[in-house]
Amino acid sequence: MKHITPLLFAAHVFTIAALAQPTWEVGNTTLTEYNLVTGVQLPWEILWGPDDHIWMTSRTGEVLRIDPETGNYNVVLERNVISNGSGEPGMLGMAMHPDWENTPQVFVVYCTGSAWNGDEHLSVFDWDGTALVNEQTLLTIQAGGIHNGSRLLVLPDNTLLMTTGDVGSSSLAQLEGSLQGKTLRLNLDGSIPDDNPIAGSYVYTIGNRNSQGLALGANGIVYSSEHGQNSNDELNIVSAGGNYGWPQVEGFCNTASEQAFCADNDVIEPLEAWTPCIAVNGIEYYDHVAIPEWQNSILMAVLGGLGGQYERLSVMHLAEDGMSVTGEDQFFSSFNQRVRDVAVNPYTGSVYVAFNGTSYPGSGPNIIKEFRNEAFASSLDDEQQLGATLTAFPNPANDVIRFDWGLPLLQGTYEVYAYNGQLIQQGQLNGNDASLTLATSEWNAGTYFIRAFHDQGTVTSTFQVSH
Ligand SMILES: [Ca+2]
Ligand SMILES: [Ca+2]
Ligand SMILES: [Ca+2]
Repeated sequence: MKHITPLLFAAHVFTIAALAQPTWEVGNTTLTEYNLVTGVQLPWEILWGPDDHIWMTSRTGEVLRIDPETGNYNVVLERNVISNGSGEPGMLGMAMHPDWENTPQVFVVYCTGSAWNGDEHLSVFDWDGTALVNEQTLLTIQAGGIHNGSRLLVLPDNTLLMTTGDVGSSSLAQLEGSLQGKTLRLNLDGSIPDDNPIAGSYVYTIGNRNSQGLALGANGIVYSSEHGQNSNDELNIVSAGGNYGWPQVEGFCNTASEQAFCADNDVIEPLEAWTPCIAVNGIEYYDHVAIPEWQNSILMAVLGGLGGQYERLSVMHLAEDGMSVTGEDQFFSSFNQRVRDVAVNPYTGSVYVAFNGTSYPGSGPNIIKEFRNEAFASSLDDEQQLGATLTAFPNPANDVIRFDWGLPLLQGTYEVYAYNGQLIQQGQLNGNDASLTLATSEWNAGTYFIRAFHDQGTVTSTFQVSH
């Protein structure tokens, strides 16, 4: 966990107050706009890291680690990649190891070689506090001049999803033996999970054209965005073993030939489809109390199609069960900038948006903006701004104990130990809840220790049980 002294924090607030920043109205919530980072090259993935920094891949071959308070950054990885700023390949998707405290590793996808005969590498690097080092290549597949997929997502079961594109050869997407046009699932060491839908294969879904958005929602639901050809960009739910139709089916099963293919192949239709294409890209599930109007939604970066006329951040409101879309709100199209990706500050609920300039392929200006609900952020004390703390009550407990960390968006696992070191109980943290209630009636009276591992770090607390 990063620690900022109260003095520095106060100085930061003062700086904000002194500047007249643009604001945006979202229902009853006012978002203040800040330019976090300008002048960077082609941000492709932005994510909030477990070290409380924003991590960014640049398609031109760099990983940046950005201080979210100041916008200062360091280049922590450089690779020679295909992209020189044109085309689609380059350094693309990124994800962090879920057990960062013990295993500070970063997964990165990047493309090398020549544009139409290149390699796409999924590598994992160790973070040494200064740079990404000790590269291990987990997987190498064909890269294309177009359609390289590559978005990454670590699931709660500690497996890694990776989208791949059809590299312009659409027939590959339906071939179970090809790794192109798929979602792949790997163990974090690169091996094939025993419970993948096709034994001995990385393949997790087929029939994907070029999916470049992945997000984990409530109840373990995984969402993806997927580029269509000229029509039918899609928002999907990723389901093990699913066939998503490409190239025989675009969007919904709504033509005669599609209906026949869908019936024969059990094709999974999208939640939503957009025609003409709007160029859907990075997505993030949002459920933070800071922007109530956006809770239980998918924030979706929209590049703006071939003509660059639809660029925006789309807020896809979800039904309570997460299985359907109830509406779309659009923001930030007036920037006329291609929107590439989105990330969320788990403490303040701020949304960071990566813009890739005004025209394909995104020569710039490139910028990461922050949209912050100042009213909410300023209501947090320093500790809440910086990380979760775990409280237990009643303490001592009798039959039940409730742990509260005061912030939503936790996901991970917990362990309870007796003070003799014996593991008493372990389980999953629900990503929606800011609390955990355990039955203690069967536990011996005594002192216990709980440790919660989650996507922002680890929190611990001791507590008593008395009967
Ligand atoms: Ca992201
Ligand atoms: Ca589809
Ligand atoms: Ca269709």
